[in-house]
Amino acid sequence: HGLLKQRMRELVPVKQALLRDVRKRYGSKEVCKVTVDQAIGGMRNVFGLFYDASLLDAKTGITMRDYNIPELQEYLQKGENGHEPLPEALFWLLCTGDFPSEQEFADVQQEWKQRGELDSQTQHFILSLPKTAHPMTMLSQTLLYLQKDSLFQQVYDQGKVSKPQYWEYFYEDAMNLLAKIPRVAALIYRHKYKNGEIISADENLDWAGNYAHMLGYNKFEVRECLRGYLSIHADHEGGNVSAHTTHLVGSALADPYLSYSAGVNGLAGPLHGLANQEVLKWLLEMRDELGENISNEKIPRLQGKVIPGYGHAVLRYTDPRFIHQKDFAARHIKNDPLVDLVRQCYHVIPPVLKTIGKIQNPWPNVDAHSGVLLYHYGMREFQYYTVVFAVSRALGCMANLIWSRAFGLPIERPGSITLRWIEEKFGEN
Ligand code: NMX
Ligand code: MLT
Repeated sequence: HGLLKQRMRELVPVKQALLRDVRKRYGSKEVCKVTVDQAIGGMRNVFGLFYDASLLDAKTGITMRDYNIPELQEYLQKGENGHEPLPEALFWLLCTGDFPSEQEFADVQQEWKQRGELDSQTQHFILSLPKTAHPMTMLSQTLLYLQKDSLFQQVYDQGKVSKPQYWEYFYEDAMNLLAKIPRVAALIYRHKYKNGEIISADENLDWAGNYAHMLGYNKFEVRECLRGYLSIHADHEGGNVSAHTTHLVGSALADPYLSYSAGVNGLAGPLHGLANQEVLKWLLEMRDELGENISNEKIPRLQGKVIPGYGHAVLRYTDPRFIHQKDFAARHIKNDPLVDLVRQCYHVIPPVLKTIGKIQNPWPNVDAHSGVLLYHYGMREFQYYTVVFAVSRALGCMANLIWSRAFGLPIERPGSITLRWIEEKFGEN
């Protein structure tokens, strides 16, 4: 076994005991009340989920195991001469709560290399998918195809596993899924956009660098871009659609492949991860219509539709992940009109959105910036952008899924109410 599993074996009993103690001491405390508005309005500010690896603060944004984005950038391992964190290190942190030593980091990296290879049938499966399908659909389908390899599903089927061991098999599946997902994602890209010309993995590269390489992008800056990109999108607490879906499906003991395929389907919605492709479409349409030098007054076009990349269900200020990418662009990218346009929108759009009154947060989220970086480096196929998000989100979803089984969490089954129920409960008569 690798060092991460060894560390998890030490941690699981300790954290199980902590959870038992917390339940004993605080189990009957009230976390929050739920109003009828909240039940109907997408459960905003209803704290009804337990999800241990990250937490979202409306003002300051995400912390993963209590570290914010700048801290993660500072403390996690980086590539040679690099400035951006490496996702292998982040995954160790998400799983254990500690930063990995060099040896621990290298061990995860090595394991993912060993587990990552796609056999010829999997490659054939991907290369046979209809090219007309959206790349997110292809990703979800391939995760379902790989489900036949789920160790959890096999041992459960054979009646060979009991509840205390569930997490160990979820762990194995999660590690295999994470090792393979950049290769699956890269092959989908090469199949859909580059005539199926496969680029083999470069075993000398890190997880994100290798993903860039297999996509066909070999500049140091693109590797750096993906290292940062894949780190900052990894987790955003438990309530977002992709994480919540993965968590929910996993709670029925559907294995990590089934669970994450479902999460990916949610990420493919335009109000969630698909917004990053929508932003590029919106920027390019604006440029086609208005030319290169667009005056501030001409930028916002509300037209009864949402402006992609702006607003958030929880955040109430600019997303720190947007700032991370803005800073990356400032360091690496000079004189790119689209990057400049994103910056210009950041100044112009929030005041306009504020005028519509009903919006809770007029500031940009991560999707307002991420696509333009990929576009700058030559990846013009913006339908693909959410796949990059999905490769990253797998890190958080897998870490939390392993812990959900290690904590022995039950099937998720909240109650629901009807119009008649509301009227009968609160009506005058
Ligand atoms: N442009 C125009 N109107 C907006 C926007 C926007 N960007 N964001 C919210 N509104 C509207 C929203 O449609 C709603 O109107 P109505 O009641 O008529 O449906 C009203 O403002 C109130 O919405 P909020 O309560 O502020 O936002 P909510 O929590 O419901 O939704 C989002 C949050 C993120 C779904 C929403 O802001 C949105 O659709 N943004 C654009 C899509 C986007 O960028 N999504 C990515 C989120 C991050 N991610 O990576 O997943
Ligand atoms: C995310 O990263 O999942 C998005 O910002 C959406 C959310 O948190 O609701």
